[in-house]
Amino acid sequence: MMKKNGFTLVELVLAMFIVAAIMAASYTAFITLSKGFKAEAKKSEAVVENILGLDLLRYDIEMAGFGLPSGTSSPNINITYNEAHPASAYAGTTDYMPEQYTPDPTCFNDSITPTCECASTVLSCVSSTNEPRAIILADDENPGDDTADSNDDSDVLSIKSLTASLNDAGGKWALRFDDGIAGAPYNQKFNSTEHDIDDNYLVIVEGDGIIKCTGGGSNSTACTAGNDTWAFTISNWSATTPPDSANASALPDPSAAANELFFVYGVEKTTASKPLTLRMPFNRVDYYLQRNKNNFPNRCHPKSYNLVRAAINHNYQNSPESDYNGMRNEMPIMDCVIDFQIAFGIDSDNDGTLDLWVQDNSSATYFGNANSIAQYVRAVKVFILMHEGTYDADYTYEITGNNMDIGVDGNDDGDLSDAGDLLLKSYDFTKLSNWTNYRWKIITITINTANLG
Ligand SMILES: [Ca+2]
Ligand SMILES: [Ca+2]
Ligand SMILES: [Ca+2]
Ligand SMILES: [Ca+2]
Repeated sequence: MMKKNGFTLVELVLAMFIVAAIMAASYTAFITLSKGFKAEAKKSEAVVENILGLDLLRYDIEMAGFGLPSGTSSPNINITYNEAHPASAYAGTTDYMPEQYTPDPTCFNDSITPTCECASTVLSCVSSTNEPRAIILADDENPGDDTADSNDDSDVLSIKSLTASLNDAGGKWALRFDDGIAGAPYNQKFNSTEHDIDDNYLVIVEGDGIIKCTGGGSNSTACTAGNDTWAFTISNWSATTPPDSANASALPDPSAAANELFFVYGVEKTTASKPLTLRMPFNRVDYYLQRNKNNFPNRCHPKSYNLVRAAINHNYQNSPESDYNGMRNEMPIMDCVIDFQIAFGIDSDNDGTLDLWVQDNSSATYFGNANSIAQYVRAVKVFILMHEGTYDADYTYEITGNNMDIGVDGNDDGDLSDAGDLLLKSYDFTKLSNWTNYRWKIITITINTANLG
């Protein structure tokens, strides 16, 4: 009988081989896993940024139209103001990248602009001072890289409201009334720094939505031609009774006899170091795709874009900022985007339910002027085609065919070919190199336009 006291050489070699094989397998698994962890970590970073950007877009659409002024002879507003500069004004400015500025920023203007360079067929330059329209869309007019190829074209969305600005003043308001007692009128405050108007705010004043001016022999009058003082700077707002005592002649005064109630709306804020005046009696942001050459994330597909939110600057009084008056102030809110599409939900009979979805402003009935937009546009659907994470050689994107259909699926059956469906784009992925190695997805959000109507 043999007693086994140790390993034979054969056993030892075999054991070492098994251990080596297990280690090799674990190492491979570890590499694969850690690659995965890296991809996941990058993915979640990007997801957080994208959620914040989407919240901003959602808020801007919800607030579209908030506090926008009207005129006495609607849709004319009677005052003179300027809006966005044409793309040609960006020549020579290094901070901006106007390559994608089609249609021209003036196409969304409601003011008389310094120069109007809108060549769009659906959009057009406004020739008189019209009331600001809350929401305007350029359908597939941003031309992408290839002017001959419409597959890479995307939408441009322009939103106007008092809140469409990230400054401290935008969207804050106060009631202004006169009780007939000496010392009035009063500005009704919330006594909350979060909500109250403050000194150095640039404001407009409205009664019944009509923008108010001073001058013309009266301190309380709707703006008329030649009576153009519609922008006011708040000072001494913190004083108690009456709150604008040191500023009594500045803001238009409501009449006690007529029981008038005015709203004071914050638009912007001026500071000693960057003095500003109002360029227009509202704020405006444009959303579109742009490739920021100085800050393009290298994890993104090289043919993708940043979705940017561009606020139109008011008028800076000092140089060099005054070079940027009326220019787009771009902020990227989402990376790795290849298509941005919009559909408007219309309530054509004003019964509270949506009747149709449209992809452009071509209907004069629904989009002819500020009033029709406020009356009929009840919802906005936003579609963002983008990829998560980065290029992944070990990943294969699964899709039937090579195209991604983007649009409103009216009957929710998974295709866009039924009556009531609205196909906005059939995106052809074969235009993109290595497209199967990216994790593509469509983000869809539906937003009710809470401040229209
Ligand atoms: Ca479109
Ligand atoms: Ca194109
Ligand atoms: Ca309806
Ligand atoms: Ca369908």
